[in-house]
Amino acid sequence: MSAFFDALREKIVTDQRITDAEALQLFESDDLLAIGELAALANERRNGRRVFFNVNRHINYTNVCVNQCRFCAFCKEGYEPEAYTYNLNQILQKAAEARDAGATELHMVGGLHPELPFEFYLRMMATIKANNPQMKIKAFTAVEIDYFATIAKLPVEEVISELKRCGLDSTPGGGAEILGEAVRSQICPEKISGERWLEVTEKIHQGGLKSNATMLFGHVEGYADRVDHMAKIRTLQDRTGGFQSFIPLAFQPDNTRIPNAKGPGGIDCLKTLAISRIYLDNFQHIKAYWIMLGLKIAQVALSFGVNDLDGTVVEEKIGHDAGADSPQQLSKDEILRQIRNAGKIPVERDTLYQDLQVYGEHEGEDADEDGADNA
Ligand code: V47
Repeated sequence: MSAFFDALREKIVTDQRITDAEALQLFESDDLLAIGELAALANERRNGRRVFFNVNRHINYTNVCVNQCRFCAFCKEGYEPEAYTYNLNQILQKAAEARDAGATELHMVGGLHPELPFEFYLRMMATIKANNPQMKIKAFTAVEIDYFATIAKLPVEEVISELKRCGLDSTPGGGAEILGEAVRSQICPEKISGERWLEVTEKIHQGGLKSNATMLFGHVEGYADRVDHMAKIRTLQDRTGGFQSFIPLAFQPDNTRIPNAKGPGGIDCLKTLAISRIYLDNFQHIKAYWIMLGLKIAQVALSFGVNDLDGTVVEEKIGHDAGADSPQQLSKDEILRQIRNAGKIPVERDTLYQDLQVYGEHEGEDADEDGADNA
């Protein structure tokens, strides 16, 4: 086995890509620490000791959704008592709270609502931007953008350019789940195909917007499905370069309709994050979304190839409706503490990964732009 790890190490230090078969072999290995060491090396070469986070706020404008994915505890039918849709004033109120709390980004996604017209979303963007010109808006998954094209009877390209015109700055990575159809037909049969997700994402990139890519893992999929998923994403990234970060999402099982799926354990989470770092050689950032992973695994992941801890979040519903036991929000100080205690250099970023502030390694210290200590 160590010859295998030596060969992969050689590939990493000579910037060669690992194959799908090698990624599968990594998933099948029990040597978590050897996998983690390779991932840490790959990350160190790319990002040094810097770990990104941002100050953001999630706004989920509606949970009413025509798709009813089996893994989702957030989505509701319009008649259910927990169904909600925020009006524009409520959304503006949350945006103003976020701005006053120092947020630089709103992360906005929601269900595929059967009645809201495309104009609602355009007005939402334009009004938020008019009231908060400095705020970046990361909103609408490829699944939503495809849905807007259907309800507005417009080409996807036009939907993207209209949203951009009204203030959209980038799009999040949701809706990818597992891209292979064999899994998709079991966990989200009503959702657009994996192929369509890739097509719409390509158009988002061609339209001049950056996006992310997620992978929902720990339900019915096998290791080969994860590798296939990452292969499709790596291939698209080769073509467009439009992905900013890859985000493995640990499945939360409560209140969902996937019988017997318990979600991944800590070892599987770390292994998956680490292998994604090694395999996705054309991604700059691997994000540990602490909401789904739990804060402790997310912190340990910083030694397993991860260089982004997402953000402060503030009002998380999708994971918590499904039983996530993480907090619903973190203060900036808490994020700084988590990163520093992992022996890393915290960097507050904006939506497009521009440095906003590089922090010292220890509380009370300052650092240069390149992360070198001044203290
Ligand atoms: O697409 C739904 C997932 C996603 C569950 O781009 C679940 O920066 C776990 O995409 N257990 C939405 N996951 C969240 C998302 C995201 C989060 C943070 C940052 C970014 C980014 C994107 O949540 C959905 C789906 O894949 N999800 N239900 C569940 N039970």
